[in-house]
Amino acid sequence: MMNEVIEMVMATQTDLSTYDLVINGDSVTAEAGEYFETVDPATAEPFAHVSRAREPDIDRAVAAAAEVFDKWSSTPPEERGRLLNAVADKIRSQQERLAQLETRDNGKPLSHARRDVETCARYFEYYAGVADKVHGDSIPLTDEYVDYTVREPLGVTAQIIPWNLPTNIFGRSVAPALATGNTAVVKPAEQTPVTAIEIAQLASEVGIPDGVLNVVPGYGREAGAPLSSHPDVDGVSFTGSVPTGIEVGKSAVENVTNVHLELGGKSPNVVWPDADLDSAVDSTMTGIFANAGQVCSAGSRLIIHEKIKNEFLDELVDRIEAMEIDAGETDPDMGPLVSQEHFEKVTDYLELGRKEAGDPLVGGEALNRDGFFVEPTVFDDVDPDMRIAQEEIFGPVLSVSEFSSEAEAMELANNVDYGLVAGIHTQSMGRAHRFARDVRAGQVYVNEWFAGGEETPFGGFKQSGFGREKGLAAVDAYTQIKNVCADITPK
Ligand code: TXE
Repeated sequence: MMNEVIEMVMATQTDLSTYDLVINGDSVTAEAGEYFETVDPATAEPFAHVSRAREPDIDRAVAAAAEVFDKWSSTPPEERGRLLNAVADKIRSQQERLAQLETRDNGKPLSHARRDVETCARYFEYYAGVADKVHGDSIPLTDEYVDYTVREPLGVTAQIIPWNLPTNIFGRSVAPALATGNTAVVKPAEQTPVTAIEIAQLASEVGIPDGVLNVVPGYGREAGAPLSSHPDVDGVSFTGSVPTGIEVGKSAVENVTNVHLELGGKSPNVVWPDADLDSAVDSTMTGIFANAGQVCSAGSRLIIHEKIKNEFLDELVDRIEAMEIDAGETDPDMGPLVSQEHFEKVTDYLELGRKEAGDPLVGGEALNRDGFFVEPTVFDDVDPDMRIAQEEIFGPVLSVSEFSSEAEAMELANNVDYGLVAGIHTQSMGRAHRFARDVRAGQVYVNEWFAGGEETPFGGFKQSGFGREKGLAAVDAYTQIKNVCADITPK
């Protein structure tokens, strides 16, 4: 009966594409035959039907990944590297198509989606180069012993991906897993599952063996939870919210499974009077309005020196008022939020912000049109203990606090439970490095927001999580060390 209803719905919406699971190199429907819709955030209209994975589908995908693990982990590393390079080339060859899909699925401006696709390709390329350079150490003991370490893959790994940077985080999590000899089962976010499915199919086309890369779209409770708690999964990479991260972490630990968690932030952006103010305004805009503020490393708290505050905010507001906000496909400065649910979360925070800090300097409203659009918003004179200064809004909402001394700036910067990134704008290298030393955050940006790339380690302090992704640090996350010690005395 359920299947008939689904087929009827699909028959009346024939223009919608259908996406299935990718298991063992095949496109397969979920065992229960159910589908869910993914919605275009610019119109609030359904955009595609996607197979809805549940526990039996997770079991199938994990079994496929386990079956091929020995073959993949013993494939010569240089061959794994060649295959990952082929994936990178294939993704690049499809950049425009994938970017268009990402924009429809997530809402982001096209040029941002193009960058995300390129970043994904770059992760495959970077880790292709790493594949044959993962080696251990030899450890000097006494003459009686030879001791060395070997780095081995974990086994079947699970990647639970959020909706804000679906293609980017897919590359960030999957490429190092595969490069180091693991197999992967990816659970993309239910809001944005499409590019993960597409890229897994492309990977298959260029020769990634069946079962090495599987994709199981579905909801958190139905697909994410059985995946992260699966007894045959040997490593879990999770990017998302703190409460879900805690749940995922607990279930992984119950199975004594390796886990790393990247859980968002409330990052301080400290601006000093000696900074290049034009560039600091640019950087502040990028930090909070890129991807409509839906970025774990967004610079959501502007901490500004009292001497330049008014001048800086005048310039910031002028630039915000000139921003173009529209559907991502027109490549505006800012697109919609990802979903109705998230739109409601952000608009609730806009209301809370008015109660806590009064009328915003700019913005503060939802746009009166279809889709999930809100205005870029700045709340001034935000007390550091207010909820809008403490909680991750994950939208285009900036809170502003002022400081007069270095100690005060530092205290404000560290006064949150999160610790993902922190930024400073100043010409004083001494001050910048004192800030870098004392701030409790996994990465520090000096004079440019989002500085760094695929090569630089990324992860959180405090509630922002643990474990590092990106760069060579991801090799640690996806391998385990075996120590071999041999007594070589004549016997
Ligand atoms: O996150 P969830 P949501 C923050 C941001 C956002 C808030 C809520 O503040 O507003 O989290 O977003 C899967 N077991 N970030 O609800 O629930 C889910 O299907 C296993 C910060 O989307 O954490 C999706 O694939 N998996 C952030 C992924 O977890 C489960 C990025 C993230 O969903 C699960 C996204 C479960 N029980 C949101 N429940 C960042 N760090 O960048 C859900 N999932």
